[in-house]
Amino acid sequence: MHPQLPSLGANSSSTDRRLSALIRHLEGSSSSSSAMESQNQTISASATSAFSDNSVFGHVVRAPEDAILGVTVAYNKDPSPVKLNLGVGAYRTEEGKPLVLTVLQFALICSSRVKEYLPIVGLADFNKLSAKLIFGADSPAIRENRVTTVQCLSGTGSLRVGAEFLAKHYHQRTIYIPQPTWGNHVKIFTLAGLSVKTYSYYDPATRGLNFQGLLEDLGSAPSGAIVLLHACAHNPTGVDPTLQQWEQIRQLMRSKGLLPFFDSAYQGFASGSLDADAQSVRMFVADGGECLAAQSYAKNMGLYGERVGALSIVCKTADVAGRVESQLKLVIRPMYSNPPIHGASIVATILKDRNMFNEWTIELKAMADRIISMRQQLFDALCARGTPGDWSHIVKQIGMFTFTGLNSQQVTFMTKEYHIYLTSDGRISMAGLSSKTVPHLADAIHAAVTRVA
Ligand code: PGU
Repeated sequence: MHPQLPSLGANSSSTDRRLSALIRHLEGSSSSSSAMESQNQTISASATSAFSDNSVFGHVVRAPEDAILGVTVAYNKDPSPVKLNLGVGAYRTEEGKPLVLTVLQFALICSSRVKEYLPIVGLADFNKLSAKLIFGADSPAIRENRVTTVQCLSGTGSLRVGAEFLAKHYHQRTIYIPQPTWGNHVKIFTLAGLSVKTYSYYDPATRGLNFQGLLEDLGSAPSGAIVLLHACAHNPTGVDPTLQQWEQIRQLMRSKGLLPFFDSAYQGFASGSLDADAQSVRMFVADGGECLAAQSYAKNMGLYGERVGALSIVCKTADVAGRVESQLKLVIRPMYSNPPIHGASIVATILKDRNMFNEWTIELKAMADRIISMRQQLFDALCARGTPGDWSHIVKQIGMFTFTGLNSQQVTFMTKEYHIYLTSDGRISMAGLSSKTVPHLADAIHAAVTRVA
């Protein structure tokens, strides 16, 4: 071994030292607060700033952290033993630990060890089974070969591939997204070349659906416009239309020729049933019309970091579906060539084996039920404290999140005083909560509501 090269063990500790020096450095440079940051953002590129840093990238301004993933960055830096991360939508056990589903451990043993390139569209079995999962085993669209499904990089990648395809091949470039929605939607669709508009969705006064506003906004959208719909467990509000309301939305959209683009990131998490959570999508497919659906296995199989998802496009005929698929390949090939094999083989293994599938649905229901019980516990804890306000929306909303109604000052207060991390819009990931941490959160909410306007 070269005398100057440290052994593997020593190398990792020197990496640790370098990392902590870097963290100290970054913390130092951010200590002068956000005023400095916003100042940085307004500094325009100039030769002087480039030369002063002695870098051709000297003009590059520091971008703010992501509104959701940045919450975890801040959480990781907090040394407090009572800190609690309720920012990112990631399931945790009662012990606050990430969960690896038991069925995944079985599937890992059985899934393929092949590490060859996949085709551009991904694993064939995975695609077929994913379409079946969302559209239903008896879907006429599948039977008639009118669906093309391509494996993509989780929900985000599926949305992006779908958006790139639409920007290139669809006659309308405007997409309507709900107000509010998952923060990444605007960026995904804008960068893909679509023009983003919003439709009314949430009514802060009732903390429920603004159904009238939704119908009016979609009713005045230009014919043919694309409409992004959360298939279930709307993020961040936890508010979904009822089946009757979905039916009205469907009729309105079909009468105006609006194109539905479903984002299905939480199938199974809203109700605990995979079929019930796909009802909205299936209603739109049952009428014989066309639509897109982006699926994610991040939450419902706990495959967050494996980046497994699928984009399906339901077409009028098998011939159109074949041509659409050929163009999807042209979108994917220069973007990332072909998708990763590991996660998709695990999913395919589970979806095609009856026993593993059943085991998965049991574990999924247990996750959904634990979240529902967290809702009840948090609601009860706030009632017990006599926290001012009506908190019944905590038990009425569904899915991973509660849209609390707390404002950004109250959120900042909770983070500073209680080390509880959540997004600044007041969204709480109920999946990150446990019976042990509910009292701490309830204390924090109570203090925020009574002490911060
Ligand atoms: N669509 C919606 C509605 C989502 O909430 C998310 C994830 C995605 C798509 C993308 O998920 P994939 O991981 O790409 O499959 N939202 C979570 C996770 C963190 C994030 O922002 O990516 C959240 O906390 O909102």
